[in-house]
Amino acid sequence: MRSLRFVGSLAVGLVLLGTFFFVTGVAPAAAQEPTVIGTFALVKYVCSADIGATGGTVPSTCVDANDPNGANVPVLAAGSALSFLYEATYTCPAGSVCTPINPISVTIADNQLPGIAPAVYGALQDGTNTGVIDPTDSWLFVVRGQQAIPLTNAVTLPGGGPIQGCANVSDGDGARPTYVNSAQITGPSVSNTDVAAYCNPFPLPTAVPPTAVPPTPTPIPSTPAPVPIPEPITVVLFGTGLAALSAAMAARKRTGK
Ligand SMILES: [Ca+2]
Ligand SMILES: [Ca+2]
Repeated sequence: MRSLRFVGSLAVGLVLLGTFFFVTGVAPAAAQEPTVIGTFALVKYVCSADIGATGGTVPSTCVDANDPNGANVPVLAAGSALSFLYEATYTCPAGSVCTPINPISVTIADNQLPGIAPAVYGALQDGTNTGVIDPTDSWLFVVRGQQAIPLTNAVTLPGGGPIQGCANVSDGDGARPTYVNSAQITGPSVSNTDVAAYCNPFPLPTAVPPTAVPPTPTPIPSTPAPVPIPEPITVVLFGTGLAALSAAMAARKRTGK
């Protein structure tokens, strides 16, 4: 009897609770849609090779190179292959439920690469939902097809510099103009920024002199085509022709014409 009364009370309670949610439109917390976008921690690498379009690890040719004067800054000959790799780790504020992020919706802006959008390279850590960025996931993005720039003090880079760096690199040749680029995740929320750097080996590339403008050629006045001088014509008359000419000359003498 007591258990029947308990079941009855439970049923009434559930009906009242359902009515409350129906009237107020407030759903239980566990059923709420996650609405918080977490933050990204960014690590930017410079890679002394073309690292390909996809991958699931940070290649050994890539270094973090945060300190332009650090010993790990790569020394890259001007024109050599170069890639940039961006590692984005998604974190969620404590007590929040974070929206999973589609990798292609992540936007990374690099100050030295205006107009170039890093592409999805692959997942370094892809827990929970495969193929989307969940909290604690780390995903990689890449810029390929770059070449090391000839770095001289005469060069001006799009994002500023070069600056003096590479003071402690392994070749021991000391400071020189150094490329530094800084990247930031700007979508879907503005998050962390990180840099990477490289320089050229000695002897440094020489500044390319401005191309000498060739002198404008003076127009040569067009000379009229020479008038052909006819060769003197010698008429040799023989026989009847000579007799006719002699007769004509004799007649002109007589008539005085
Ligand atoms: Ca870095
Ligand atoms: Ca995932």
